[in-house]
Parts: sequence; structure tokens; C-alpha cells
Amino acid sequence: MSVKDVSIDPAVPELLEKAENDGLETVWHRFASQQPQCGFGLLGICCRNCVQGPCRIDPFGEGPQKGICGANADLIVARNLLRSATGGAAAHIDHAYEAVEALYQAAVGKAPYEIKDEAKLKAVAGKLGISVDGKDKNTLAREVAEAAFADFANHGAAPMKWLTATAPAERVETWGKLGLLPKNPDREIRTAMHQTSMGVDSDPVNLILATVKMGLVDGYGGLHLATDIQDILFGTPSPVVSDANLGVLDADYVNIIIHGHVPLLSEKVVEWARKLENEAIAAGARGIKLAGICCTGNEVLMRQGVPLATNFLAQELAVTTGAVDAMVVDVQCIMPSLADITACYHTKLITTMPIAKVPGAEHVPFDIEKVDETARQIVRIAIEAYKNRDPEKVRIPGHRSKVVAGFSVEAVVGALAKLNADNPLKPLVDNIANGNILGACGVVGCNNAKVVQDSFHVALVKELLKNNVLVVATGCAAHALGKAGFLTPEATLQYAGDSLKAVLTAVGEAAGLKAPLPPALHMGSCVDNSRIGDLLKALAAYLNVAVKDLPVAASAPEYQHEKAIAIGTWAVALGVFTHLGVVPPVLGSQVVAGALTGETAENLLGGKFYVETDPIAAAQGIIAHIKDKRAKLGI
Ligand code: BF8
Ligand code: SF4
Repeated sequence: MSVKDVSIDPAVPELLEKAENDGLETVWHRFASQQPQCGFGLLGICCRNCVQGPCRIDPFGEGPQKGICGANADLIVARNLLRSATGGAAAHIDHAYEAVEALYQAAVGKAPYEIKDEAKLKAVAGKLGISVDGKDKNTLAREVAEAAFADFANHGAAPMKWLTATAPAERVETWGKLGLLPKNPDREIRTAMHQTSMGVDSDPVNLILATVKMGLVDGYGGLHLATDIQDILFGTPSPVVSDANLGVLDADYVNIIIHGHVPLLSEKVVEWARKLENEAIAAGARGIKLAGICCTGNEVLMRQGVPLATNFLAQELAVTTGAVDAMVVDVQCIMPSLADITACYHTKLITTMPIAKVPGAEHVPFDIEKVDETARQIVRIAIEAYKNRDPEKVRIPGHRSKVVAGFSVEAVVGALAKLNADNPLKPLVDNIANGNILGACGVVGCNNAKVVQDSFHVALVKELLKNNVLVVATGCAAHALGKAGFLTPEATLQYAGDSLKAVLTAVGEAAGLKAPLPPALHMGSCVDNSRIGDLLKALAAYLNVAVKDLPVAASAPEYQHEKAIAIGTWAVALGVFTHLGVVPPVLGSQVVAGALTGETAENLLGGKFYVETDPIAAAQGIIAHIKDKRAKLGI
């Protein structure tokens, strides 16, 4: 295979060559050997929901048009889509639940976490209608955790509290009228699995509505809940300067990579890596370097300034540097192949969660009550492994880019408050109204082997910025923009259109940064898409319009995970025009594809999906949408 054409990240071809020389297979080799991929699967018209199957529908209309039970293409596509969204929501909700458990245990003195952000705790309690008066932080934290647990124990008809407390009122009303308000996240997941099992729902429209509901389960029972609780426990992010790309590894140091999604353990690994620096020095290293992959990487970047190693597609190549002493993983987006790669080097692959084990890895169980011991043990395993590192096998690419991250809504509002303390959103809204900022786009989501790594993220964002569209980013999209140098003040000067540049420069100077704000604001991990939702809610409230009327859009240019399907559905439900750069497996059904990308979604929800696989055309589509919304607002 040609190692040149798979990524725009300059570290990738270097390490891919090394991988091939070291006799290793990577995600790109396996992608090539999967070609051509199954056409039935790509169209979503293969069903394995019962053991009479698998059944496939002939997309050309010549062969079978129904599965053995009588299910047609519309039904099969709709069922598959709901199952994907349910898988994604389950991942986020399990993550959020872990965080709630940790908060509860910390509050009752059973887990060694200090509740770091009392202001956020009070703000969240306030939204939930919990009185904060005279309560110490542990009592209040326990009550907030109990309110979250109550959603999971909701056996009545009331909607999920976390949704009604945090979503825009106009949306709650709209979703309520459509009968889409979820009650208990666990129950909704169970119901969706039931609904899609053999011989239950055969109405594709009913299944599409259930998918939208699952988007809401994800948005509030997953994303929002996880962000809120993690901020309370570990602090709400504020701007931080760090670096991105594999050049952050250092041959003279013990290098530990933290990879996955849930920051409960990684926060402690960061703490213990700092505490055990002397042991690393005693082992002959100059100290310990930490770096992150995927969303755990985003979490510890935002709160601790830990550099980003790389994003999803290059996780194997991080190990191929031969300089990683331990790769610590928790859950989600962890390639099973990592064990094969680590086996070729001295690198210790350490799994930590009971549901995410990898044959060949060392399992150090995450135990919340003994998390300090666990983190200490992990750092010591890395230091021991360092002693076995073979300098002959080390090759660290020299690439690293500066990144500014940490743009929580609180941080954005804080920066704007320097311009207008009484009315912080006014400068932003004024600049949108006068056209200096044309609109905003959230560029989010993954890498996908079907797309040249990071290429869509970067080409799309370049075009948006040129047209004065402000970008906010999360997930592996944020990694991609970081590696490519878009998360810096310098990028504003280089890429932003003139009027956007002027605004970002003025805000940056007023905020005391002595430089412009970056043109793409790193807002966090994938669960932190909730932050983007909160920003939209605040803007809409300020303008006294609905989110669906704002000149904004979302884009997941290179998404791969089921979680992205759930998040995208939530965004559409919120009223956001949501671009996808990879064709979702729904084209086998006109009913499903048409409903999600056409007037049905737009009329019911105000948002819809927009599928476009060319980045420049996608940018143009997004800009046209933004201009249309501006015209309707009369600005
Ligand atoms: O939750 S962006 S590849 S790491 S799924 Fe996975 Fe996708 Fe990366 Fe973050 Ni989100
Ligand atoms: Fe085939 Fe119907 Fe069974 Fe699906 S549920 S595998 S379409 S018989």
C-alpha cells in the first residue's frame, strides 16, 4: 500500500514506514484488505436480528425485497439505525453513570476525589432545583448525585430531570408534543432493544421517531450528565496552552499514554505521574511525559494541560514510535490490534475497566475506592517498562503543534465578559448580527479509515474560516485541528477572514491574552458536545429565538463510532443542521434517508442531516444554510 495517501498528518507516513519495516499491520492495511466492503452493509439492508437470517434485500429491485419474516428495506434500515444510536447512547450513558457513582462515592468519603468545582456544583444543583443554602460541598454533591441516580430509577411518567433541567424550554415543549421525551435512560435503551427485536415494531416512521428520542437520551443522560459531573469533580476547563502530535513524546523520559474516554482514572494517573517523577529519574529517565489519545486525551488536556499524542486512526502508530512505556486504556475507541503492536516493543498495554479487556494486555482493575493505589501501580509499571526500552527501536517524529484548549462555556463567557461585564454575550451576538461573524459551526467527531486522516476536518475548517464562520471543535476533530495548527492565535491571522480576524483579535486583547482568540475553539471531548449545546441555548435565549433559528451548523466530517450517530441525532433534534462527511448506512431506504435529510426532519425538529463527501462542497452547503438562517432572522 502507499503510505503517503492515508493521512495529512506528517507523523503518519514516517511511522507507517517504520511499522512496515518492523513487520506490523495497521488499520490502513486492514482497511485495504477489507475492500470491496459489503454493499448490503453499506446500504443498511442486511438484517441479523433473528436466527432465521441473515436476510438481505436486493437494492436493484430484482432479487428479494423482503426478509424471511416479511421485513422490507425501510424496516431493516430503520431498525439498524435505531440499534446503532442505542449502542452509542449506551456507551455515553454508561460513562456518565460511572462519573455519577464517583461523585457519590467522593461525597460520602468512599472515593479519594476532592470535589474541585464548587461553583459548578452549585450551578448544577440550582438547575435541578436543589437548594444550596447552608450545605457543605459534600452534602450538596451527594444530593446532585442522588438526583442523577433518580433519573436512572425513574419508574414514573415524568421526563428525565437532567433533560428538563438543562435543555432549552422551547425544545422540551416541541419534543413533548411529539411524544419524544425520554424518562429513564436505562429503560429507553431497553425499550429500543425490545422495539428492534424480531417481530415487534414494523413501522419505519415509528422507529425513526424512536431514534430521535434515543438522540435525546444520549444528549442529556449521556453527554450533559457526564460533562456536568466531570466538571464538578475535576474542575470546569479554562484556557490552557499545550502541544499536539507524537513529537510530544521524548526519548529521554518515561512516556505514558492515556487513551479512552472516562477521566476517572486518567486524572489520577496524571497526579501520580507528577508525584513519582523521582522514581523515573532514579530509573535513569529525566522524568515522566504524559500524552493523551482520543477523548481521555481531550479531558486531561482541557483540565491538566497534558499534550495530545494523536487521534483515533494513529493510535497504533503511537506505539510504533518504540518510545511508549505504557499505554493505559479505559473504554471506547481502543483498537483490539493494540496488543499485537505492543507485543513487538517493550510497551505495556494496560487495560483497566472490567468491560474492556484485551488479550495480551496487563489488566490493572480500576477500583474507585483504591484509585490512588491503581494509578500509582500503573505509573510504576511504566517506569519498570522504561528500563526495557530498546533505543534501537525508537523513532519519534519531530512534529508537534501548539494548541490552546479549554474553552468551556464558562471560559468563553468569561473572556467575553472582559468586553462587557454586564452582558457578556452582547459582543458576540452584535458581531454575528453585523455580519463580522457570519455564523458558527461545531466540527466534531472521529477519524474514519474511509477518509484520508484529518483531511476533511482541515479542508472544511479552512473554507469555513475563510468565510468568517467561527469554528468550535471537540473529539478527534479537535485533535486533527490541533495537529494541523488551527487551535492557535497564529491560525486566526493565517486562516480567518478579515472580519472574523478583527473580532477574535479584539476579544483576545480585551481578555488579556495579548493575542487573538484561536479561530477554532477546542471545547473538549465528545461528551462535551453538551457544551456546544449550552452555548447555543444561551445564544438563542439572548436573542429570544429558538436554537433552530440560529445561523449555526454542526459537522462530523470523519465520524466512525455509533456514539457519533447518537450525538448527530441529538444535534438534529436540537434543531441543528448537521453535516456528515461519511455516508451513513441508510441509503437502502428512501423512507429513512429522506426523512432524516429532508423536510420531515426539518418540519418536525428544525434540524436535519446533510450528507456531503466533498469538504469544499460541504463548506458551501453549511455556509448557504447559515446565510439562509441569517436572512430569516433579518440580519
Ligand atoms: O468519543 S471522536 S474516534 S475518541 S468516538 Fe472515538 Fe470518535 Fe475519537 Fe472520542 Ni468521540
Ligand atoms: Fe430476516 Fe426478519 Fe429475522 Fe431480520 S428479523 S433476520 S429480516 S427473518
